[in-house]
Amino acid sequence: MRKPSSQHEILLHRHPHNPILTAADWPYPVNTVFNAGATLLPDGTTLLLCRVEDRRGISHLCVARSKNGVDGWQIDPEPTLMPDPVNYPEEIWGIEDPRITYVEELGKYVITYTSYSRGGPGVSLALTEDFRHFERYGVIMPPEDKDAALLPHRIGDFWALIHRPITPLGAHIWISYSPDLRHWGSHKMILEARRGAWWDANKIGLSPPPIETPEGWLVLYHGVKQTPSGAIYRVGLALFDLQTPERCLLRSDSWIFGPEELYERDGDVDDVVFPCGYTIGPDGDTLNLYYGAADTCIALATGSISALLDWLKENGRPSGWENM
Ligand code: BMA
Repeated sequence: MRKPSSQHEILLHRHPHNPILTAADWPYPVNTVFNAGATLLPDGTTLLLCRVEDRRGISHLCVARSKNGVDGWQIDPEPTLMPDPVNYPEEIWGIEDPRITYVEELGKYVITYTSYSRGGPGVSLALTEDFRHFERYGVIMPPEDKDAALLPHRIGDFWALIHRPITPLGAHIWISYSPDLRHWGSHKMILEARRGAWWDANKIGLSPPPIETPEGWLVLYHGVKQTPSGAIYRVGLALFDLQTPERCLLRSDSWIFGPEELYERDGDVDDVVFPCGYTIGPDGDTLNLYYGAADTCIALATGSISALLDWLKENGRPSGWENM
């Protein structure tokens, strides 16, 4: 089994209790639990909105709550949000990989998730105040598109969504703007997958929602390397301008987090770490990153936002064609 090299700076530390949630914890029969959105409730409870795959292969979402974000999880006794293909035909093959953004202007959580339609995966949006009642807006980005998250406030007059359409140009990260969260335009590609042997060649996507810092939007993104024994999903860093989030300021050359432990290397899909959510500690700097491991379980890694920024300033460079 490959082990991490001690030569590399470790920016994200795996929790010793990993994996923190597995199918065995679920109050009803499921195949796997992974790729969870995350948020901190006003009373300090960590809420994970977990992707749960049943034994048909179809995913739904289920809430797990914990006081310390590590253990003592209270899991909803039944699925929290099921696909509703009668009213939303795009959800026929399930709903997956939620990202949660709390939007103060609305006093609501905005959930962006993958709806798996007959035409492929698209991006759907739902609002909630309590993670019990949800208002669906339906598809906001048609297939093929996924890995979407909303920025928590308007940029100028417009909401901004980061997402990952697949176009004839490839699987790159885009931004789009909307006056009302329903109608989207001014689409721009903001981060391009590299090519050839790179760890993030040909296919990248946003991981959790961007982290707002005084230096810019810190973006953790996943890169997918195709190998003869399958794909490897790893995570890298980029920084975008606060006022003009389509402007990439820095991008890391190397990944910062990849599959190393057995629960990340071996599962329904081997060699996958896939973060969809985080919480920030009371110090404003500690990042608790929740990630799906091998499409089978949920794990936690902890880091420091300022250390990630420092590392990126030291090791990143402006993103451009010369890096491709
Ligand atoms: C991606 C996403 C994730 C999944 C990953 C690895 O395309 O759909 O849901 O974790 O593949 O299988």
